Amino acid sequence: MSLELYSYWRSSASYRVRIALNLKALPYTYHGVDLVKDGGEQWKAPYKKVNPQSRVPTLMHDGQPYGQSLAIIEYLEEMYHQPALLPKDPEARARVRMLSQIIACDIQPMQNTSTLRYLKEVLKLDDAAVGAWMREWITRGLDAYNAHLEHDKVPGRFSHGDTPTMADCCLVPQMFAAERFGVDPTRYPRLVLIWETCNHLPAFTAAHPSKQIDAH
Ligand SMILES: N[C@@H](CCC(=O)N[C@@H](CS)C(=O)NCC(=O)O)C(=O)O
Repeated sequence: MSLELYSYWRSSASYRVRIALNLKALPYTYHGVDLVKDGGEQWKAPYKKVNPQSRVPTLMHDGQPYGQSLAIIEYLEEMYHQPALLPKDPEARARVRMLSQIIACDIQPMQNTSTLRYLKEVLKLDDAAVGAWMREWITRGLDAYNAHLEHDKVPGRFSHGDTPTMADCCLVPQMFAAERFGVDPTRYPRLVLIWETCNHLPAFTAAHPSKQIDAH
């Protein structure tokens, strides 16, 4: 069994998959794809062959490429059942997927490298306007995530129960990005607590951007 991950150290979508791979104790080979240098390695022919969408992450499993972080995590879940990152019952699974998608579908695309580049280069927004854009969408999404946790009252130290799930694989990178882009995490005490709890686990610490071989 060979697993290879095409990743960028600061990419939150890649960070999600790194956490999932580590939680499942699956060793993998890391390939850094520099999203910034010279306009971005993701647009160059060699990487486009791996991922025609020019996005990271891509997981290569025995030579077969898989894109989209949530699809990759669900694939890993189906191939390697333990520890489970999705609960067993359908209602709980739907809740974990819903939380995950608030981040992966509704927040992250708004802070993505090519989105920001378009705002700057085509729409000619200045840095202040782009910063305000990011903080707006991050805050709206985290407000919703937080409201769900307050409202649903599912007990546990993580987003859903007492073990990490796919939702936590999404939340931790998003909290990292929120802080990086100037959203004060202390607005969300419950989310900060979950973030800290996760960051005490080796699977999460090893996946942190600063620990990746392409970090700079
Ligand atoms: N929905 C995709 C998003 C992937 C994505 O947007 N990745 C970003 C890094 S976090 C990327 O590759 N950006 C490159 C670009 O925008 O040019 C997923 O969850 O994998």
